[in-house]
Amino acid sequence: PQTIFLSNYMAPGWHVESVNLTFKLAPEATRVISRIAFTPNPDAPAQPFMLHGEELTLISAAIDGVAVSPDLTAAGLTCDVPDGAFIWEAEVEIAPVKNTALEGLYMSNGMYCTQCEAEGFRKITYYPDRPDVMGVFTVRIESDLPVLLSNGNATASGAGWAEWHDPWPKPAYLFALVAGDLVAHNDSFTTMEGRDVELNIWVRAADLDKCAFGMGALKRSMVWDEQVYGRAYDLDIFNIVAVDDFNMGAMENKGLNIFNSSAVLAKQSTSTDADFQRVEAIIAHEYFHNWTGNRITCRDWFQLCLKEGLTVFRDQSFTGDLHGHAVKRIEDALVMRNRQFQEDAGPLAHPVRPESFVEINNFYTVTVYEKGAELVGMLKRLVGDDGYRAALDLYFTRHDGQAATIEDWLAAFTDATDRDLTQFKRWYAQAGTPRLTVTDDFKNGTYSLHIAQQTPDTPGQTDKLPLHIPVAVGLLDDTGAEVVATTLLELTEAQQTFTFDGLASKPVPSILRDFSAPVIIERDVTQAEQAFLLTHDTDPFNRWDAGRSLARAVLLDMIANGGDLDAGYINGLRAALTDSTLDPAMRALLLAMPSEADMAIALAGQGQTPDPDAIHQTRRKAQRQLAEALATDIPAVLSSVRIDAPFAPDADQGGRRALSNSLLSLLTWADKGTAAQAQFDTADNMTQQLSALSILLAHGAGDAAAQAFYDQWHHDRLVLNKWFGVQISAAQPQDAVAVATRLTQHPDFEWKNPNRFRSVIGALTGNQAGFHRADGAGYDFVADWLIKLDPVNPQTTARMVAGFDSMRRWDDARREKMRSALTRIKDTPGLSRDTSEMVTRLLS
Ligand code: B3K
Ligand code: ZN
Repeated sequence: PQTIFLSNYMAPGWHVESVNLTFKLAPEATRVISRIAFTPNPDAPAQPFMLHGEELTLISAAIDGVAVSPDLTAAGLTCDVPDGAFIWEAEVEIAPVKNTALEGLYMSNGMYCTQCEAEGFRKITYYPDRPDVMGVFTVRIESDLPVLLSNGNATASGAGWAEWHDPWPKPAYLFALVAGDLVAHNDSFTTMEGRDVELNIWVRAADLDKCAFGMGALKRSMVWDEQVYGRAYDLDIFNIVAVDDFNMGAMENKGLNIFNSSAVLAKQSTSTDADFQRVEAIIAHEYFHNWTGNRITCRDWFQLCLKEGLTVFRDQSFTGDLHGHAVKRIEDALVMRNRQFQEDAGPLAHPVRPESFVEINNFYTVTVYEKGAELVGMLKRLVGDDGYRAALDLYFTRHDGQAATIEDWLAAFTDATDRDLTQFKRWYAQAGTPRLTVTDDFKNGTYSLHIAQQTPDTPGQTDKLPLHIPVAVGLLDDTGAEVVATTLLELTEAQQTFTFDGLASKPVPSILRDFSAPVIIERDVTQAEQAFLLTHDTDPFNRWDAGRSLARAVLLDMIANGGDLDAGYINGLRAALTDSTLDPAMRALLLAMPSEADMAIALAGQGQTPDPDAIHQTRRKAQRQLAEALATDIPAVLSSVRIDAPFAPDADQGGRRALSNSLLSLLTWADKGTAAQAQFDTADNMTQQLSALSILLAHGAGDAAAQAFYDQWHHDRLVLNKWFGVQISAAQPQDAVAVATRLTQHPDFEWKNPNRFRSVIGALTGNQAGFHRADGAGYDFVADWLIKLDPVNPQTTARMVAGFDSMRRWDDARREKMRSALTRIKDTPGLSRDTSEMVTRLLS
């Protein structure tokens, strides 16, 4: 397979002025008739005329009305064309019902839908399928199905047909079409510019009662983007469609967002608080793409973070504004540390702007998305709120309607704020997580912080240069009073010293407040100092982080030396738990012990080889001992966070439910499940029902509840995904593979549905001790299923192979078993380009 390089970018030889598409829909034989007006691009180097096209049957082609016979290849076609502007016409045939890869035009439960990003449009018709070719689309759909949708505004319709016109030039990856027997949850919105917009969420009739929350989220997003970024919606209609078979969360097609049903449908009885929050965030994310992604798109796929990092940053800010920044920042930092740092430290590490790829779909990663968002956040910290707004305004004005690059993005910041971002730009090019080694001293009233930075080697990259890193710092005195409020230090050298004068005594530093940069801090901190910060830090993120570091240190100590859970840690948690001034959500976060993956990462970071079973057993023991120690405190806290109001999926109630469920989990050690069973039986919402089930299963007392849950919910495919997943996530290590195996034999295991597949296979890779069973049965089970899925759905297979990327962390025996499972995948005849790129990188 061919590797594509950023350095080989070449401007397109032709622009597209307009595109007219007619779809005559039929499951086995859809005809797509295209009429494209091309004009030569005077700024491009001379090049042959080439259109992308894959898995298409060409029926006819013509240029300026004269039939032509292009040269066909597996990747598309080439053809002699006139010197100036010309009209290309073609008719192709495709078979949506056979499209199990869910890329291009495909069918899901009798409806037609599309997914074109990144390079799926070429499976619909011949086209210059690259993001820097932007055209105005007019679409006619012919089908007997009642609802026919495409991008832009509806212009005309009749029995069996509909026409849509999108006035905004767009790349082909934003094209969308939907046809189905759907109903709409309808609403409207008037923009700050006075435009009346029709809003619809299209679903199957049975799902109509799950749309209200998503509609509210959409309207909140529209208001927020106007108020915070000054960006209004720009069409008369905004459609969202829920689809059951979808490879990811959702897609921002212009005016016609298509969503995985799990990312848009929500209601009290079937959705957890986490589901509600995820739905709101994804609706916001896709909506925000209308400006950051659609109006300004990417010149090429290497610039993916231009739209994704920025849009993730925007959806994170939105969620923080609506529900509280402290908790959101902790959640985002957990994703960075548990997933992105992991990716950055392993065989799949790549820069936020990669320099090469084989299959671009493999680069929709936590590095491009979440680390990309962190880079935007760091820029904002460096230029300040006003500078950020000025830079964004300039970016929108300057590049509206264009396909832009990271260079354009940074130039907007430099031009609007006069900041030199030459060094900052290295963040886009250097992979790996920087390590900051911090030491300090105190002399004559002056406190000095010495910070050294170093970024480790990553695949294909050595000898990293120093980065421009914003490090937010505050100082506390020994009574816990803040003597220096949060100050932003700008680390630019490999080693640098920052001083603070006029202090009466040596302060306690609170470093990297609000997780001001995606880095790892290495500093010798005593458990006493962590406990002090857990009590006194004024920065909520660092307060939580001190508790988390303390917990980690205590658990690692138990793994190494045995013994019991540290009393100082228990007392710190008791103080936090019973501190009614602390938000319940924050208390729940403090109470949550580091995950098993977190501990494995920590051990590996100390140069040790983690033992997944020891981690699992120690964590369980710690939880049991914590439960015993806090037993008398729990009832009062539980009653103080009881909810008397009707259910609402908001931050306050969500925090209360999160804390109660953590406490329920602790209570279960003593009562063996009585309280959990009672909650399971009486819950009126999915958060409480599912957590009760999970707790019962984890304590080996969940068989009856699991059966009852199935009986109650087997008709609801989204809830059924939870039923599959929870049995595996909550299984004990020795049982997890057997449970997963049994569930794959269940009649409801529809493995070609990506959500269902992930709910079983993904749940197993997420059960650390279960997946990493010493005999390798977890690896074999997952490899078998990935080999089976690959010919059906390469994208989802390739994404899930990444579950093996912790390989280097484990002992030789496990690593060898993982390698041989991966090698077995790699040697599978006919393996997809997607999966083969991933296994090759994992094995290198
Ligand atoms: N832009 C899409 C992701 C497309 C993934 C293609 N493999 C959704 C999003 O990030 O909003
Ligand atoms: Zn996105």
